Amino acid sequence: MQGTSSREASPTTQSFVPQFEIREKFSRAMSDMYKKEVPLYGDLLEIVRGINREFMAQNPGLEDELGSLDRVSEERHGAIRLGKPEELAVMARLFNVMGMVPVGYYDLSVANLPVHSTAFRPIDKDELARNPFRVFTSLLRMDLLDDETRRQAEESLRDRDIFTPGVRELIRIHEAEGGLTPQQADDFIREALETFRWHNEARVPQEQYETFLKTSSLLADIASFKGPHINHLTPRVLDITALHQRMVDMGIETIPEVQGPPAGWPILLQQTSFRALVEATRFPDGRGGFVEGRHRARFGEIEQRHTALKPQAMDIYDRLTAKAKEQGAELKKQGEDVYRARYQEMLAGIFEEGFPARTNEELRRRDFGYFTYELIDKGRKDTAALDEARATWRQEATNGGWDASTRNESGPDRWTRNILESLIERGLVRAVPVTYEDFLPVSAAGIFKSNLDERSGLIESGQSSNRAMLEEALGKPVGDYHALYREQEGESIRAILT
Ligand code: OOG
Ligand code: NI
Repeated sequence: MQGTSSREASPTTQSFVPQFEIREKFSRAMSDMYKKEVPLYGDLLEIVRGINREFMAQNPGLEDELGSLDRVSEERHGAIRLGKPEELAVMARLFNVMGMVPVGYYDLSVANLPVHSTAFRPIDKDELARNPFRVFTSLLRMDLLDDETRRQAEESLRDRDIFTPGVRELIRIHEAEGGLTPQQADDFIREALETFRWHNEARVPQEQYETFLKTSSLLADIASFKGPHINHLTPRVLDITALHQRMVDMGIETIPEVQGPPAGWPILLQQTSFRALVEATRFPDGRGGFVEGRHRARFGEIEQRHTALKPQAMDIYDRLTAKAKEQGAELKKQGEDVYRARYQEMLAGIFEEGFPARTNEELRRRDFGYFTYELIDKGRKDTAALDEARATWRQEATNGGWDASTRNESGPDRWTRNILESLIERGLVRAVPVTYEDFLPVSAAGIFKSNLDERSGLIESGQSSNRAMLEEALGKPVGDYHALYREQEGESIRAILT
């Protein structure tokens, strides 16, 4: 990873600000800005903190796993939508200053949305523990627009520059010097923030905006404005069922269902959101004045994160989610009230039948989830037991079994897992679930769609994904999150067994 840690100490590198510190300050500055722009977000933060405080008080062991209440309350992700490949290229360099790199490819065309996405986030275990700030970043897919709309979008975006000269300069300095001094880091945060600010003056006349909107409200949001305003900022809650209910009780207009797995399954990611706000917008009238209009793009979201799933379990998850979507469509026909009242029960029924692991323990035994393993006190003292386990394991490894010392394509084999299980049973080792740090395309599509402007259309269905196009714009391949989780798991096993 680029930054202070990987460079040799020299007189200048010593005064560089660590990347996590820039990331944390930036994330906080963004949150402060969004609080002013969307006051309901600030109210929600208070509610989330209250729920997290109660939850931690009821579950005393949690601080070890998650960190303090302050630490959990600092955790959030945001989302932006970009218009041009050059914008994504510079954005990648901007996030890199904060140790955030692109991970995952999310194809939203399957949901008839003309974007594809990646998430910028830290990947190092320690960096994640310090501050896991993530930004879900989408890029408009011009190739999915009809010729005339594409021409208009390109024209509108052609001379748009979403970065200040100051931030461009600081990105260059970071790349040349390998870090930023405290003064430069402060300047960077201030200048970078400008890109994410909401501007209520549109770049295009209202007529053009309405034309974009007819094709897709995402297109209108991306191609009509001066910059990629942050469209939501999502805090992490420890009990999303309680949070969702509290939002409903307060009369906040939420989406009808919590996206993701049903309550009670500690897997992946659950999300809920409240609808986009209507914002007064001024459109240039072409004579130096403005006409008043409105735009709907920004919203609030809250999430609860759980254990990351291995591909074999993710496949089951995807299959069950598709089934839930079908049955949900049937429920919707009976009206929104029926859907709201019965969705959770329907989803839970599908998972009870089809997802045979309801606890972290079961996830581990079935090899469904990623875990890291660590020696506990008793294990560190019982060197004989440990030596024996190591010898047994080495024997098998030399016979062609799973070898933790190499970057294995698959996870630990049954043999290795059996040895770990016996160490766990004897109280020498404990398994810690790996938190899912990424996103879910189906949930993301649900979040996008629930917040689309009701006047909007959708692109044609059945489009193909285009990862190469996104990676070309990024100038590098997106990271593979399964590989990252697998490495984390493998490394922890290596630390015990070799
Ligand atoms: C991004 C929606 C996806 C999530 O949490 O899944 C997302 C957007 O609306 O731009 O943020
Ligand atoms: Ni989100």
